[in-house]
Amino acid sequence: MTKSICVVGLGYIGLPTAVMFANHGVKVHGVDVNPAAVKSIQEKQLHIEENGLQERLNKAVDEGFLTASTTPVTSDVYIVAVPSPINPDNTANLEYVRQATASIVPFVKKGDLVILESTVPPKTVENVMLPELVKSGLEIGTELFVSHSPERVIPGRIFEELVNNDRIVGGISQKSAELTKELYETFVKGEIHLTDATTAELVKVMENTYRDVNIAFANELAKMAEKLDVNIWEAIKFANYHPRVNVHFPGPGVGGHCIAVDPWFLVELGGEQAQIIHLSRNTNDSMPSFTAQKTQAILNKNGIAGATVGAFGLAFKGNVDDMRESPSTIVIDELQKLGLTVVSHDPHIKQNKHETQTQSMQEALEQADILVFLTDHKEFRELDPATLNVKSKIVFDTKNCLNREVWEKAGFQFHLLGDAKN
Ligand code: SAJ
Repeated sequence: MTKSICVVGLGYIGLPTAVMFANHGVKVHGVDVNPAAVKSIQEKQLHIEENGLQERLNKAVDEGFLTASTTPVTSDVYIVAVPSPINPDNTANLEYVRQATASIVPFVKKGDLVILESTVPPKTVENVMLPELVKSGLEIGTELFVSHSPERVIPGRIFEELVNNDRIVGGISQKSAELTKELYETFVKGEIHLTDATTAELVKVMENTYRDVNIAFANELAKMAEKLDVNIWEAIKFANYHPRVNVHFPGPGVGGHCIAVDPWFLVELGGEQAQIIHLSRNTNDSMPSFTAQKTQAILNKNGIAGATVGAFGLAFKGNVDDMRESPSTIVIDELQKLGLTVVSHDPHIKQNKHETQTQSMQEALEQADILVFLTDHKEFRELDPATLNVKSKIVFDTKNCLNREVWEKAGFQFHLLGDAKN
């Protein structure tokens, strides 16, 4: 069985993966270019929030199965889990993948396995990784094994999903895929399906694009809802009672480092052929401005000028502390462009992450002429509006996370994105 693993990139995916192997008795060395991240891991301080991560990290470090530094060490397996973001012009930035691969080249030896976990455009293993790995002098596929094993876990439930989700493993040779399967069987209880590297790359990007296109469909319908005089949330709920229908939900935009990013990989590769994908990206990207305009329309209707907007929720989705590509921050930008003042609060985001943040929820409630809920955090769902000490009783729910009846009973004027009844 495997003796040692070097995990390059200790972020949202690399760290939980490293910890998971370490908790299963595998010797793991984690590498990150950020010395602060390395130091915090060595000291068992988390730089990211994830259910169950702290306990597992403590165990891994205390038992001596997890070490960390800023440079790779000689191992039997190398797992690359680094960011693969998009550039300002929406093209893929594969520089981190290339650099991480280059960093392990001096260490790889005959019989080693290199696995890419990052989500990447199809052909990245072939066109970006392999040209670096050949510099080791080893024959790829027979002396050095290479595969793509994309992570498929959802932030907030990473550990549960790491174990239970099926995994797609694409090897550049059959042996590469088989060795990777064997490795992940250390903790994966889901099925592990084998294919080639490019198919695995496409599958992963397809999954997130499916979600993006489906959400764009819901957002388009939400925009139409007012003209149609319907509540789109109710309509979607009814449509989803059909056994073969699964319409996703509208909102103030699509955020995170995956769903708002990966479809651009296909747009770049597909060009003219990627029409639905491209349009969906643009539709979802139009939602923050739609949300801001609707906020202003509500204020105008109430005759409130020079207003202060209370934006509740800065994270890109409910119950996580992650602000990457968060639509909330774009909604805030759009509100400010409209000349509105914004104060914000998020129970999951530490102070001073955004210039509009107040010290407490109470401070924001006391200043806001309208309460706009942008993230469906549990803390917001559980609010009791009857007990809130507010300046204004106008609320705009963009995630259908509040109970209209309860809020109206507490005297609030209630507005819901995608609902004609306002
Ligand atoms: N959103 C909507 N409407 C919906 C669902 C989501 O507006 O009906 C928004 C969310 O609010 C958020 C964004 O979309 O801003 C993305 O959230 P998400 O929960 O759909 O996805 P992520 O980015 O947290 O995780 C996804 C997952 N992919 C799929 O479900 C196909 C996860 O399994 C992947 O591992 C992850 O991307 C990744 O790393 O690629």
